[in-house]
Amino acid sequence: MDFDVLTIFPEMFKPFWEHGMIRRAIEQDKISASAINIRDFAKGRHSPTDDRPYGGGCGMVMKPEPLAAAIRAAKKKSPSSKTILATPQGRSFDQDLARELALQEGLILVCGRYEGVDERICNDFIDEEISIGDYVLTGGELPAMVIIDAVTRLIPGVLGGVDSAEKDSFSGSLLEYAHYTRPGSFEGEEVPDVLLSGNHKAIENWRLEMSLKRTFLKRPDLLENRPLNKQEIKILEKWCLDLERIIQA
Ligand code: 21W
Repeated sequence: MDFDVLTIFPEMFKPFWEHGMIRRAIEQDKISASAINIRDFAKGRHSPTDDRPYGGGCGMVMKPEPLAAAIRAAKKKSPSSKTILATPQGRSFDQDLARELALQEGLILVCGRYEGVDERICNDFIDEEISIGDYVLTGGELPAMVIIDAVTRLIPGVLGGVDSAEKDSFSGSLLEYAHYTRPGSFEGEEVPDVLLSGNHKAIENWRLEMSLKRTFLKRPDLLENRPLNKQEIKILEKWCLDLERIIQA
C-alpha cells in the first residue's frame, strides 16, 4: 500500500513514519509513505497556498492551483491510488471504512487547513471525503495519520499474530475483555483466579462473559442488531436468572 500525504506541514509526519508499527511496515516493504509539501507546487515569491474567500467572511481558503498540481504529481507517482480529502464534511471513518480502504493499492491523502479547500478541488480531484468524527480540529493532518494507522494494521503481515487484526474488539463488534499481566498482586488488587487456573475453556468463557458485560454496560449500541451465538445466549440467560434471583430476594 502506498500512502502519499499532501500537506503544508510535512514535518508533522516525520515522527509518525519513524515509530512503531508504521516504521516496521515501511522497513518490511508492506507500505510506502511520503509527505509532499503542497507549498512546493505554489508559484510566486511567497508561494501562498491560501487566499481570501470570494463573497467575504473570515478565515482563508486553500487555493486550487497548488493543490491541483500536487494531486496531479501524486497521481503520476501512484496512478492506481484513490484520492481522499480529510474534511469535517466527509463520511465518518469507522472500522468498515478502514477495511474498505485496506483493499486499495494506495491512498493519496489531502490534508486541508484554514476554513477548507476550494470547492472545485473537491469536485474534480477527490474520490472520497472522510471525517474522523464530530469534533473540530485545525486541519487534516491528524485525521490522515488516524486513517493511515487504522488501515496499515489491517494489511496482511503487518501485525505480529496471524489474525491479531481481525480478533480485536470492533471486528467482532464486542468490546475487549479485561487484560492482566504480572505481578499477580498489584497494590492490593489480585488477578482473577480463573486466569491462573490453566483451564483454557474456562478462561475463554470468562473472557466472552467479560466482553458481553462490558459491551452491555459501556456500549449497548454495539449489541443492538448483532446476531448472538449459542454460547453468548447461554451467558445472557444466566444473567437473567441471576438478576431474577436478586429481585426475588
Ligand atoms: C475544521 C476546517 C472546521 C473547517 C462555519 C464556518 C479534517 C477534521 C478535518 C476544519 C472547519 C476531520 C466554520 C474531524 C475535523 C479538518 C479543520 C469549519 C468552522 N463553521 N475530522 N466556519 N474533524 N478540520 N470552520 O476538524 O480539516 S478531517
